[in-house]
Amino acid sequence: MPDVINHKIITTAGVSRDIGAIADKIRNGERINEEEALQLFEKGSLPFLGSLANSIREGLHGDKTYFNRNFHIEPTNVCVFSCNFCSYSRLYAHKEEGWELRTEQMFDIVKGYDGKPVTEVHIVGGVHPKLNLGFFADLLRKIKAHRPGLHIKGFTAVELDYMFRKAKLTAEEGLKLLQNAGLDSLPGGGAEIFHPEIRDQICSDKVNAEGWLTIHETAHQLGLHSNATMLYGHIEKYWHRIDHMKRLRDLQDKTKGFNTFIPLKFRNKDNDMSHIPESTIVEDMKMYAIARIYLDNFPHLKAYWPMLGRQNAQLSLSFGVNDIDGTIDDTTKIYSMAGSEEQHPSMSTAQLVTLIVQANRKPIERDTLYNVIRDYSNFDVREIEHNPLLN
Ligand code: V47
Ligand code: SF4
Repeated sequence: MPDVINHKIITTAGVSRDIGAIADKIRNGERINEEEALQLFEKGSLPFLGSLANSIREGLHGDKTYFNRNFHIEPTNVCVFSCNFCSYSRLYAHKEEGWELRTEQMFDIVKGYDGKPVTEVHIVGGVHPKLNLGFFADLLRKIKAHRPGLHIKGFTAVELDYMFRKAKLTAEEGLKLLQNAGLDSLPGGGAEIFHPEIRDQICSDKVNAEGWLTIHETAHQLGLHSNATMLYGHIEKYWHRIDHMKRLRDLQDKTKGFNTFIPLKFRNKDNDMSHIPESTIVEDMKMYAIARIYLDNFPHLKAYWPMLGRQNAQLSLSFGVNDIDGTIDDTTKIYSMAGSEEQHPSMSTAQLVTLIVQANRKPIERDTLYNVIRDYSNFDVREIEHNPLLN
């Protein structure tokens, strides 16, 4: 017999009927609405949400878990903006505490990968007042001329918005220029929390939600794919997260240009929001699970291991996540400055494969657009470690 607790009928399985009805919808492949997503945040237990998200993940991808071989370049940490959560940027006035790479230095980083089987370079940094569109277009051309097959995923909508405004170009004109110079896709950064109630408190001076979404929509129309992030676990409420995901889901219905959603856990070291405690692991896993359930038109859900930590990223593979980013090989301080345990994040292919296999999933190396490069399910990790073509 069911018990009545707090005016809700609790079934013998411990799931209230309204939550049970939402679960039925999800199991039938129906889309849930914002109110239902809020109920999941407020009342869904972790194992319950995990099992729903996992069934969606397995329906889409089975046990496949993607990673890629990439490397990061941060052109500068000098930034005209002052996001309160940022531990990494330095204002131009304090640029002696920052770094600023010359084209040749960035090109040397790229050349350092000659002969290595990387498929992607990820270029994201601060918004430097003196590095303009022409500077970055030249960099892209140089990289492409040297290594045409290397996918360039570069520049958040925040960086792009600033570059285009300074160059007095529309998003379409600016993106076409960069695309012609070699840009292949956009990363998902700069999204933070779209709702102005929160955005105005944590990053009031950079591009707003409409501007961020317009740049991604325009990119999609030009045939460039992109990712989307959300910075969660600070002052926002659950409904702000849902509002954020709704705006993304609506745009994805229109363009189908997003590849991956990446929830970014707020890290609180050395920034203006350090007094806010970080989210618990239970909150993190709930976030992934609900993102997997609500964003039914996003093909992929990524756990970004340098920010989340390796073991938590491994755990997230049971909560809807099917991608753990890549080798990264970052030599700057962007992550450790925000409180990540990773000083210079870098994982070998053997380490990524091991992490995925330990979670009983199938490691698949992908390119940026999720074309399969190699299935590692039948590889012996020792074989990968000792083969320079594989590691
Ligand atoms: O937008 C800044 C976040 C983002 C903190 O598309 C912080 O594949 C946590 O865009 N705590 C930039 N997060 C990173 C980014 C990205 C990263 C990995 C993969 C992809 C992709 C994109 O970093 C910013 C901001 O949300 N961030 N400070 C912090 N204290
Ligand atoms: Fe600048 Fe990005 Fe840091 Fe904001 S998060 S201050 S835009 S580097």
